[in-house]
Amino acid sequence: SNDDSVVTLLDYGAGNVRSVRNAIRHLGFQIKDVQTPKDILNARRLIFPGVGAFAPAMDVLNNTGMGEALCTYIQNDRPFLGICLGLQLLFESSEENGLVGGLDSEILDDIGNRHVYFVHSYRAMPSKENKDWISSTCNYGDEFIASVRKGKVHAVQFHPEKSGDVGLSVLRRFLLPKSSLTEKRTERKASKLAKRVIACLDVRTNDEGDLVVTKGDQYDVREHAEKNEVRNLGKPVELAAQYYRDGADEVSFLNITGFSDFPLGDLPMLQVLRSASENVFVPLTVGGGIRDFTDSNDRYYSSLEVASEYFRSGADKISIGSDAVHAAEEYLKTKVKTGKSSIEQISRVYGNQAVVVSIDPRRMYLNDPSDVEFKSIRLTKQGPNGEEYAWYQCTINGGREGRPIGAYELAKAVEDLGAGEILLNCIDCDGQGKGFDVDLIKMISDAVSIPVIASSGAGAVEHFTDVFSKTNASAALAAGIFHRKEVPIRSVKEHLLKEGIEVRI
Ligand code: 1PR
Repeated sequence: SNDDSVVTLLDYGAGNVRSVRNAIRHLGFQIKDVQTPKDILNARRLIFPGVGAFAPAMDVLNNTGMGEALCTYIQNDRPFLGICLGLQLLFESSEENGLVGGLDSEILDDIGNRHVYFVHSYRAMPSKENKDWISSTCNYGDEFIASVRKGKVHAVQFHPEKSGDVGLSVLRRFLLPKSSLTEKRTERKASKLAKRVIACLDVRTNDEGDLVVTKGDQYDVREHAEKNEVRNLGKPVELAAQYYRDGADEVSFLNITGFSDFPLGDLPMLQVLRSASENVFVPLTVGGGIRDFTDSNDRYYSSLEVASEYFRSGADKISIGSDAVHAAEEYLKTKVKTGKSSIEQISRVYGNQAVVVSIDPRRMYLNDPSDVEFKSIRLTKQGPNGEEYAWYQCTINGGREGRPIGAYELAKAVEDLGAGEILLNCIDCDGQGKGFDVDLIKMISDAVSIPVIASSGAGAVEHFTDVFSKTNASAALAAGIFHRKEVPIRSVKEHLLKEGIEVRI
């Protein structure tokens, strides 16, 4: 192999580096993995994708001598690209070493005013000392550093491997010699945080034993014709690739029978992730069955082990449903964070941003809010018997069992425990195509400071504008309308744009 086609990758073994690998291969390059510090010093170009939390990453680098090699490599101004935590780690050492100079970064030349994908719990702030090597910043709350550059050393806080075409072009500009790239440079303009449109694939094995994308009506996924089959709307890997091409900002896989089948026994789901991540360069979330588990041979698996397997297979975030309800109930009862819940364990190692909690609430109508101890709301549309209020009861096991906790109480509790995002379904609206439950979504998105994904009920482009204009939802998710090809993702985006809502096109 010709050396120019080889990229050295520093993977210290935490989180999903599969996507970076897939993106590099997709651009026609081969990967050489760093085994020893010497591999770093001998690299022609080095990519350091940082995923996971800061402290464990630093430990690994320091204990293996990689940290020192990395410092030398960077000080010698060798071609380097740090991603996400790869920027923050560089940042720490850079402060000490006083990186200066370099105001622009040609690897960002194709971005223009398009959006890139940020997912992180910590950030680096601009200061007098570092202002000279900042090549772009991001405005979200305060201004923070989006990328830095000095000489041949680049680092980006966002994930180019998860930012669609625009992200791939950042990688391409780093990897290819300048002469082979078009000189054209798009003018960079400020963009705002975009609302996300997410395609969701509910996956399960059908009665023939095939893994299929299915879709329920109020969580019932079986046909009501004589054969009572599991509805089959397509193949998971193919549909995910199609939604990526259509412009989905993220793709979610929910293993909807994960509560009863152990997901590490369900290897096809891991294979789905591995294959999907070869062609999908936006974030992938996977949920279903994430909990502590003892198998029939008495082998114990922690929820962290289950999640780790998902991350290794290509997931960027994991989503917890039933187990989050148990954890929240326990936490509200004892008021103690044990550190042992799945939410706490996984967020400690992979960061809060990698932990989504999926809530499956059912509307419970009330005449009088004081009838229940849970937070209720006054409905914009009365219940079937003229009820003016409702509370939203959390369920587990795919809606099969109601629990004594409301969606509001659950959302607040899981935010406290370290969840980084909430996927808010509504069983009553699921598959109905009559619009999102705006009352519910407003209540939850006003109550927490983590992003809320509105889900269940999308039937037309207007429903997306409705939920984004009336609530603080950061993203909207739909399944049925995309699977049945009733409304393409592109139409949703175009409509939102027309209505003045910022989206990634
Ligand atoms: O409890 O941790 O094992 O996770 C199980 C996961 O599977 C949960 O996230 C739960 O929401 C999901 N799930 C379980 N059973 C079903 C089912 O449908 N029988 N699917 C199910 C939930 C809801 C959304 C759906 C939206 C949008 N699906 O994912 O995609 O409602 O649909 P629409 O646009 O067609 O209205 P655990």
